[in-house]
Amino acid sequence: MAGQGDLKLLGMLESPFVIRVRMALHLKGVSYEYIEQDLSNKGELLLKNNPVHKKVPVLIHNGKPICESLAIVQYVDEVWAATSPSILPANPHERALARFWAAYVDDKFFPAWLGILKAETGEERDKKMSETLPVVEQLETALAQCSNGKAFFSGASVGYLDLAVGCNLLWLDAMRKMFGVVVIDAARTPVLAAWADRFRESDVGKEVLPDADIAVEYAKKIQVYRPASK
Ligand SMILES: N[C@@H](CCC(=O)N[C@@H](CS)C(=O)NCC(=O)O)C(=O)O
Repeated sequence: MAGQGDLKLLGMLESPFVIRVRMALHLKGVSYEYIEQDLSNKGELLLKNNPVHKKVPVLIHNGKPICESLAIVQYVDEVWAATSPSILPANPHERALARFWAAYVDDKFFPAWLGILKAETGEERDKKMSETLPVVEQLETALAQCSNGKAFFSGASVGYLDLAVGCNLLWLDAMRKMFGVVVIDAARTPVLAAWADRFRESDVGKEVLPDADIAVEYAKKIQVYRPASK
């Protein structure tokens, strides 16, 4: 493991944003202390280190906090630049494109599928699903644009945009189990569906992406799992 000084990650196991950071640290082979947070009763450590948003993930490197998952992934890539692989593309245009689409993932894709998860009736879930599909189709376009026909968004191996999208798979898989909805469907978005399978089978997918059951359990706990509400 790469030497890194004192490195702590404040997180929550089911959070896609935390998983994204854990994936970046795994790619770089950086070891860290993981500190699970109770978001229903936020502790002093979280409030002190992310006073603006009070959210996880927070990476604390030698006492200095870095907040917001995409900023943290970029920080990790820069601090451990000498450690392969590079997470962001080297080419400035490709880097800008990857950042553009990563912002799209967080601004459009994440809220879209969260709407499906939070729907209170089957009817509402169907509506949220139909609103999500065009958002997913845009990701299919992004994949074609960024991958140049290679296996991943970032080319031949997993990189920034793969992490940005891939961390959401836990919850997409959980929603499939809970509600039978298929957000990334091979018939509608074949290239993205094949990418998702490859990502799950990649080293970072297998080592860091948790089993969907932990998201199912969490959903039950926060009561968004209402299988009888149709
Ligand atoms: N844009 C943030 C989103 C982080 C986020 O929403 N974290 C959630 C957990 S998934 C959280 O800490 N929620 C606590 C709250 O909203 O009070 C990032 O990328 O880090």
